[in-house]
Amino acid sequence: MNRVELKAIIDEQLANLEIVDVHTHLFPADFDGLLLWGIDEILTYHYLIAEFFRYSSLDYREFFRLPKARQAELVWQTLFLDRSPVSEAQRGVLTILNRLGLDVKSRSLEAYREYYRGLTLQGQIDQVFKLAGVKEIVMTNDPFDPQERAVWKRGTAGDPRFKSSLRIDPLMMNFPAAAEVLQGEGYNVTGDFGGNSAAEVRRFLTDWVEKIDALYMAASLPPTFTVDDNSLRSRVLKECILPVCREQGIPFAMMIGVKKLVNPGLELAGDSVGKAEIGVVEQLCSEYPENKFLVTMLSRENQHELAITARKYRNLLVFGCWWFLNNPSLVEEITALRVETLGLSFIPQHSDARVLEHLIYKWDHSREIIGRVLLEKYADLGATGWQVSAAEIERDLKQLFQGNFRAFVGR
Ligand code: HDL
Ligand code: ZN
Repeated sequence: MNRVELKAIIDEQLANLEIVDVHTHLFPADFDGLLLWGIDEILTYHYLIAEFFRYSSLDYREFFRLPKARQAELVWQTLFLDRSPVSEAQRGVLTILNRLGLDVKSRSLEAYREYYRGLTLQGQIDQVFKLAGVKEIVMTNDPFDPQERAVWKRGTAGDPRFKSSLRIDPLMMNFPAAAEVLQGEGYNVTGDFGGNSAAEVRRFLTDWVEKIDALYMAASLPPTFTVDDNSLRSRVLKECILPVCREQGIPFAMMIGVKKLVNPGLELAGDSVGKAEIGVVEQLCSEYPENKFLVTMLSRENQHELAITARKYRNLLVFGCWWFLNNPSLVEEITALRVETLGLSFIPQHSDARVLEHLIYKWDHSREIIGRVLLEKYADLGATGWQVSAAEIERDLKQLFQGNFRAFVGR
């Protein structure tokens, strides 16, 4: 099979692929408005807000006090009309508009708003999943968010395409505040993790994993994350989180390297990145062989050592080119090093979609790049005389884009 034939097969298999998106911030339509969608949410995505303020001297608070539609107009003018939208987040907006069949050339925000006036949310969910080639997504379900807690207590019709994960950052990042929420929910915990707190935190975690049928538990963690100390964070992890994950047979997903709110004025856009210590991943995989760890790291500088660490521990599954790494040049670099180091034993990407329509651009862009990397690797095999078949390419892609995850979570 020559390169042209190979590319045609890979492109066809990628186009027919049913993706399981292992980390998003999306929700079904009946989650009380928690699902963001539509052109104004697309234009006020925090990635674009950070880029908007590269050019604007507007006071942060003044901007965020504006109605969402006015914020979107300012972003559209500043990042699209006043200068070419060449950044990845800017290009993503245009990919969405184009794939929705809108006239990108018109540059008419009013026309795009008119289009949305004719849509229903449920219809848009169906259309976006189809356009994006996504079969299922995993939500980020936060029991510490009162709005989301209320939805789970009330009960929802649910949507089989939306799977759950239990996100428990406050337990590790601000235990006293988390303890207050747990006390309010009837769990006998104290802010200093005293008394029967460990057992009660385990009961809380068990109750919620079962209530939402979580596929995994997750937390985002700072570059300084360590388990060597006797900190509250380490104790909650070792005495509560990891035991419940073992009992429930689910992975713990660690998203490591976030420096929260280095610029608080930017709100969600205010977080930054730092190189973390890979030793903490090694240590946990070593000391807890009965636990499964999904890990993604935010710093480019951590990627090679994370891939090497995954070679050492089969209870470690690396996933995604997260957040600041979700740019074409880095997705290509990281995917190539992972294929060269881990073969097909990793999850190449997740969308991290915060707005429904992000599924379209994030998967269009990543599928194209990952396909390009795989074309090179299959072509390299061909050069040795090894002939890979279309069925084998389909098998490999299915493993990368859903099989590895399903096997690791046991679903
Ligand atoms: O902690 C996380 O899950 C991150 O993905 C944050 O939500 C971040 O703001 C984000 O949306 N990154 O893409
Ligand atoms: Zn996220």
